[in-house]
Amino acid sequence: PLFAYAPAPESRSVVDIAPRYGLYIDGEFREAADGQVFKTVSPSSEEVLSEVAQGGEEDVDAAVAAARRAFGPWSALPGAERAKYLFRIARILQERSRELAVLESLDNGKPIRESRDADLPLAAAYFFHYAGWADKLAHAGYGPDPRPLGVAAQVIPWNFPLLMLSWKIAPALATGNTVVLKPAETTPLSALFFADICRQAGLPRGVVNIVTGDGSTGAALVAHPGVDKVAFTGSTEVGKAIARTVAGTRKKLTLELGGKAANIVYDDAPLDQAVEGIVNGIFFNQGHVCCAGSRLLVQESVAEEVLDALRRRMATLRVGDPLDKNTDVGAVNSREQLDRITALADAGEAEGAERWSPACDLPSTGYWFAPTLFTGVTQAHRIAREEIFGPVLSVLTFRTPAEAVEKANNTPYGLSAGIWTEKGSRILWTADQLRAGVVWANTFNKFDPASPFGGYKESGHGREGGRHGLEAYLDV
Ligand code: TXE
Repeated sequence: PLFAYAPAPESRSVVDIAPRYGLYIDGEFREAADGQVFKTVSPSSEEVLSEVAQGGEEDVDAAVAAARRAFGPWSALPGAERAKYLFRIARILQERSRELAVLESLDNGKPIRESRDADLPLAAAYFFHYAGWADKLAHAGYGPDPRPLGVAAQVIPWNFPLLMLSWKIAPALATGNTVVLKPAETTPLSALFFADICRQAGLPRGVVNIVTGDGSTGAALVAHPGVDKVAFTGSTEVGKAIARTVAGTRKKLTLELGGKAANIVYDDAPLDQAVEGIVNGIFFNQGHVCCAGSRLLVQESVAEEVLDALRRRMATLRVGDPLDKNTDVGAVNSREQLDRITALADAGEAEGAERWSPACDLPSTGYWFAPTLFTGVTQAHRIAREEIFGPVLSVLTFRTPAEAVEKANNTPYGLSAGIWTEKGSRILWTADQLRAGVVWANTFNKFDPASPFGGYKESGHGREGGRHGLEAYLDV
């Protein structure tokens, strides 16, 4: 009865989900000290997948103590030895990728095609990349002997659970730090599977600890005096609260927060390719993407043509069962997130923008939101200013490149942007003008572990990925 969900071709029987999971502390799974649990549900069926321990202060304390004990021996290992563990973890992620992809789609709601072709290969790629750095830190440009910081407290969101874990854990371990990681409360399962992978890889106990729970668990972890470094990915609001907690302590902090990316389409762009990029930019992962191309800025002379093509393309998107290989748009991760998206889309309509969605049958159970397009949007509208974090695209137009740049930069965020044009000089000029940490040209949502990722302005500070990602975990 736990799994009474009609199995799709990529059946959930691929993965064995236990009815209950504990916290992973000092190399063992254990109940929370006070025995509290919470339920994680599948957003596509609303069924309970498992009960998971709700970590409290005592558990955070135990996890930080375990990480502290492990830090000395782990940081003293030669880099080449740490690399072997990271390579082993990367290989096991590959070997168990089918299982993990199904698990991620069940717990998060994302289409299996995305978890199979993006989340899993990228998670392994980040471990391979940082495994390669572990014995080369003296060549990273930070001096002959850069030192690890100590115990890293890492709090991650629910949109790319395993991938965000890999962005956090791989560079921390490569540089000799130990970790206490708290996954999001709606998607704890892949982090717990990862704990099992650490065990399988023979990673020494205490090097990686996973403490599941809600925001109160995260707050206790971040505030713990035994923590040397805090890394957070999530909402700007919580990021600011964490920055206040950490202020005045010795803890180092990196933040990866929200975004409101402009996807700029010039009139000389390859339009078919641009339409694919617009669709990928906002509907990939149901728009639960910090760098989503949520504002389309299209040059006036081609706006009608682009919007016609976009509506035709949106009408072909298949929304539904995340485990069906043909699904393009899966379930919204939680009822709370569905309520946030709904409220902002309603505000868009109330403020006078024109709303359009293709006809699509949404399943009767689960959390769903149809791909949505807003035209007639002005910069004053909430849907042009606030992060929606859902499959909702706001369209604005521009006449000149200068106007495109002015509108693109007119946001407190600065995480990413896209440019579509045939002209190389225009790409370089626009990218130079944009205040965004990542700028894609004639593509969107492309990731590479060798490339630093992170935001300007209120999108956060610090970089993850590549050589710059090492800096977040080293005293250089
Ligand atoms: O995020 P939270 P939510 C944005 C997006 C979304 C909104 C709200 O716009 O609509 O945030 O999402 C933990 N101290 N992003 O509420 O609360 C929490 O348990 C320490 C963008 O889910 O920030 C979870 O593990 N930790 C974003 C993690 O923080 C705390 C990804 C993220 O949850 C805490 C997610 C506290 N006081 C949402 N309160 C991105 N940048 O990709 C909560 N947490």
